[in-house]
Amino acid sequence: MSSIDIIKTVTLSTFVYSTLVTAAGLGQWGPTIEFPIVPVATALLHDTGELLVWSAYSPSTFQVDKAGYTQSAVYSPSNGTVNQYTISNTGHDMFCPGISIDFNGRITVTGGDTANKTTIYVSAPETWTAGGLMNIPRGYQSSATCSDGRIFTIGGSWSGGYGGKNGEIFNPSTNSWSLLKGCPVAPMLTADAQGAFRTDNHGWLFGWKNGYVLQAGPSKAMNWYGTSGSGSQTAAGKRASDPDSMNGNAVMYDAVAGKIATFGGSPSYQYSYATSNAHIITIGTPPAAPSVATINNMNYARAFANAIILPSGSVFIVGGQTYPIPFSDANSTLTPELWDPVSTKFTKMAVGPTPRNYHSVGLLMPDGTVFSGGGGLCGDGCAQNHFDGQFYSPPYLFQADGTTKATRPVITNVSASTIRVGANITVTTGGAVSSFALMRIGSATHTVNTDQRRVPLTAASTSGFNYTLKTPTDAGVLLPGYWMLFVLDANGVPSVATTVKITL
Ligand SMILES: *[C@@H]1O[C@H](CO)[C@@H](O)[C@H](O)[C@H]1NC(C)=O
Ligand SMILES: *[C@@H]1O[C@H](CO)[C@@H](O)[C@H](O)[C@H]1NC(C)=O
Ligand SMILES: *[C@@H]1O[C@H](CO)[C@@H](O)[C@H](O)[C@H]1NC(C)=O
Ligand SMILES: *[C@@H]1O[C@H](CO)[C@@H](O)[C@H](O)[C@H]1NC(C)=O
Ligand SMILES: *[C@@H]1O[C@H](CO)[C@@H](O)[C@H](O)[C@H]1NC(C)=O
Ligand SMILES: CC(=O)N[C@H]1CO[C@H](CO)[C@@H](O)[C@@H]1O
Ligand SMILES: [Cu+2]
Repeated sequence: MSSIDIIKTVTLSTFVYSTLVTAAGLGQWGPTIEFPIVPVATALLHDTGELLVWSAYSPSTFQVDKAGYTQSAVYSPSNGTVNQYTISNTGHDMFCPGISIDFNGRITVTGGDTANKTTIYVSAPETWTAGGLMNIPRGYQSSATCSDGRIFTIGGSWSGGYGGKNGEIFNPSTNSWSLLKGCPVAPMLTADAQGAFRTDNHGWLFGWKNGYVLQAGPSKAMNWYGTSGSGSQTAAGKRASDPDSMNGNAVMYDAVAGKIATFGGSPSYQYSYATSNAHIITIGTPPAAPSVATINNMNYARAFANAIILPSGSVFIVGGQTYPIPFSDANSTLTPELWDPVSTKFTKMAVGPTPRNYHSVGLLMPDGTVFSGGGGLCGDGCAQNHFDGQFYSPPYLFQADGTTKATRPVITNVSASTIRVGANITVTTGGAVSSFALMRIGSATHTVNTDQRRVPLTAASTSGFNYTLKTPTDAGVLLPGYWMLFVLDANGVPSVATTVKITL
C-alpha cells in the first residue's frame, strides 16, 4: 500500500450549518462531524485548508511498538468529505508524538509509539516521507521550530525508556538529528507522582530570537534553551507561584509584544487537582528572564483542555477535567471560556455537548472557526472514545443578537503570496477594516500546539482600501512558514484568511 492510498471516502449528510440558537455573546457549535478514527492529533493543511487527523495503528486503541503504521483521515471543510488513509511507508506509528511545522510547511512528526522515528508530511504532491532517526527515542516530547528553521525537541519518557531525554535538533536540509549537549532536560522536570515516566512530558516550548527556545512550563521552573553550537540552558525564573502545571496550556497570543498566556494544568499528570490559574509571561531578548504577571483565574479548573488563539487576540479555552484521569470523562469541564487579552477576563461560552479531555485536539481554521474534537483511544467499545469533532463559531462571527451572522470583511487581494520576514504586505479589502493579524498554521495533540502564534500587524500606510502592513523583522518573532492573514473590521469581525508563506 502506498503511503496515501484512500481506504474510504465518507461524505457527511450532516453538512449543514447548525441552526442551534444560543444566547448573544456565547458563540455557536456546529453539527457533530463523525470521523472513522479518534482524532488524537491534528494539523491544518496549508495548501487546501483541510484538516488532517490521525490516531495510532488502530482507529480506537494503541500499543507501543505494536505496528509501524498510522490510521489517519482528512476532512475537507468545503464539501464535508472525510477520506481515510493508512500511513505505512515510513514504518512509524505516530501516536503520542511531537509535532512541528517547518519553514516549508512540512508537518514533522517525531516519536510516540515508534519512539525513534521522524515522519514528515509534504504537500504538492502529498506524501509522507521518512526523516532521520532521533538519537534519543521519545514519546510525549514537545518540539519547536527555531528561528533558523531547525526543530528542537526535549523530554519524552512516555516511550523509548525513562529519563535522560536531553535536547536534540533536526536539520530539515540534512534530514538528520544532532544531540545538543548543552541542553539537559533536568532543569525542566516536574515532580510528578508517577516519576520519570511523566516528569518530562509535554514541554511548553516557544521558538524565539537567535535560535533560543523558551520552555515556559509545565514545570514550575522556566528555562531558555539555546540551540546554536552545542546548545545552552539558562534558568528563566518561575511563573510566580504557579505549581507544576502538567497538561495546562500556553499560547503566544501577541508575538510582537512577546506575550504568552498560560492556563491551568495539574501538579501531576493524573489523579491530581487541576488549577484555574492564569498568567501572562512577557519575553524579550533571550536569555534575559521573562516577566510574569498573575492574572484573574479562569471560571473553571482544567487539565487536558485545548487553548486556541483567535485572530482578535482572544483565546478560546475548551474542554479538560477538573481532576484529570486519562480515558475518563468524569469531572469534565463542558463550558468553554473566552479570554480577553485587554481586560484579562474570562467569559463563559456556549456549552459543548461532548467531553474533550485526554487525547482531544483544538485548532483555528482559515474561516475563523475553531475545530474541537477527539478524546479517548481506549479500545473497542470504550465509551470515552470520541470519533468526532465540531466547529465552534466564536461570538465575533455573529451580530449583537448572537444568532444572525455578521457581515464579514473581505480580502480582495494580497500583494504577494510569499513575503520575506520584515517586508511589507499590501492587503486590499472590500471595505474599511481596522486591524490585521497573521496566525501561524497550527498542529495539536495532548494540549500542545507549538506552531500556533499570533502576530498583530499595523498599517504603515493606507490608500483607499489598500493597507500596507509592516511585518516584524526578526525570524524568531515571525517564524517563517505558512500563516493565515486575517483582516478585522471595527466590530472585530474577521475575514476568511488568505494564506501566505513567510520566508527568511
Ligand atoms: C471535496 O473537496 C476536496 C478538496 O477540498 C476534494 O479533493 C474532494 O474531491 C471533494 N470531494 C467531493 C466528493 O466532492
Ligand atoms: C528504533 O526503534 C525500533 C523499535 O521501536 C527498534 O527496533 C530499532 O532498533 C530502533 N533503531 C535504532 C537505530 O535505534
Ligand atoms: C494582486 O496581487 C498580486 C500578487 O499576489 C499582484 O500581482 C496583482 O497586481 C494584484 N492585483 C491587484 C488588482 O491589485
Ligand atoms: C513599508 O511601508 C512603509 C509605508 O509605505 C514605508 O515607509 C516603509 O519603508 C516600507 N518598508 C519596507 C521594508 O519596505
Ligand atoms: C489599490 O491597489 C490597486 C492595486 O492593487 C490599485 O489598482 C488601486 O488603484 C489602489 N487603490 C487606491 C485607492 O490606492
Ligand atoms: C474533584 C472532583 O470533582 N472529583 C470527582 C471526579 O469524579 C469522581 C467520579 O465521578 C468523583 O468521585 C469525584 O468526586
Ligand atoms: Cu497519549
